[in-house]
Amino acid sequence: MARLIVHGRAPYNAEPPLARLRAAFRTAAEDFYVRSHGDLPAIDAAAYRLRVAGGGAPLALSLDDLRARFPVVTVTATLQCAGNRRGDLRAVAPVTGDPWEAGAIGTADWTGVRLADVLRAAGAGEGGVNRDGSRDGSPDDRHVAFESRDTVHETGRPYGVSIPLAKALAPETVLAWAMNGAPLLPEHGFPLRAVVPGYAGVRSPKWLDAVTVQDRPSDNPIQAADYRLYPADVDPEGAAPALGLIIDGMPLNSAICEPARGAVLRPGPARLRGYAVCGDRPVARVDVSGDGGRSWVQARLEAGAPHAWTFWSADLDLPAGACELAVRAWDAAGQTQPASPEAVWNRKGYLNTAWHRVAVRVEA
Ligand SMILES: Nc1nc2c(c(=O)[nH]1)N[C@H]1C(S)=C(S)[C@@H](COP(=O)(O)O)O[C@H]1N2
Ligand SMILES: [Mo]
Repeated sequence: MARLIVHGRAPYNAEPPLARLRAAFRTAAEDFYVRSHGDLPAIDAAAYRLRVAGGGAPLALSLDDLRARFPVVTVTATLQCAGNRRGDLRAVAPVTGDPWEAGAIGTADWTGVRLADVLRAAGAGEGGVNRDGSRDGSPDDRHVAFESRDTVHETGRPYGVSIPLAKALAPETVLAWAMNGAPLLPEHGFPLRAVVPGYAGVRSPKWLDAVTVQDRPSDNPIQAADYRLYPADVDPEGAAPALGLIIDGMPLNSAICEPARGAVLRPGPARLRGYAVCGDRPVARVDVSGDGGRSWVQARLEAGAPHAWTFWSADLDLPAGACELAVRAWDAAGQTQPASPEAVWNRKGYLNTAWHRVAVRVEA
């Protein structure tokens, strides 16, 4: 854990330096950011049971049961915190939450079983049963609620979130016990977590305890009130949660990982490297600027994977003097990122998609 930049010890929140993040397409588990809302729960893997209520007979599945009963799959997916890049929003106005740089993101091979297979075994395919036992007439409107073993410091309640049933049944959504071929590290959810590719990291619960198919989203405060994108003119403190958009699918974003902010470079050719990401959708193009966004050149994109970030690199010829590097990505619909953090500021500091700007000095 000493490899990471620590924002908080209890709960433990930390991110890797950006050059290390960009070093490998699959992020080493020790370099993978950690976002936690409570203390690390100690879980005995041998005694562990995942409880699943899908409408049929409830299941209690050990790790061996999961391995034996369902096809084992590996999904390469990027996980990103909704607060990634929050630090840059503080230049506009105060925000709540840790000031993440661009490192609250990482990519791994997640090995486990499809959530869809587990839900079908639990009877979820056969029409919903509500908590009160009544039948739910509209299966497509159902939700899958997760409860975890950790206790959220701010509320004293277990961590809990939910996702729409349709996303839970999507083939990329998995219950994973391994990350890059090794058992999950304790801080990343040992022994079992959900991985919901394309969605904000908050919807990928670690230390999973129970999965419930129900007719409404989780009423846990993490789902009901937190992790919403409130309008800039609304103070989320005491506001009606419905005023905030639920943060599920992640927007188009990009970052410069090298050079670092404040670096001193020689005049002449400079190599920039970074990542771009667009939820579940492909990144179509990445531009970089050496003059704060007045002019742009296209970056080279590296081959990626459907649910993973896109690595890019670009070469700029930099004259001596103060210099502001910038990056912006484009999606297949021709949408790009806003130029300034003012355009996206919100009090809780979520989804900062403004151009990532990196000030460097170029000195002979
Ligand atoms: N049980 C539990 N799951 C959790 C969290 C948590 O605090 N408790 N944090 C969530 C958030 S906000 C994010 S961004 C991701 C981070 O996963 P990581 O720490 O493995 O990078 O886990 C999510 N799952
Ligand atoms: Mo997060």
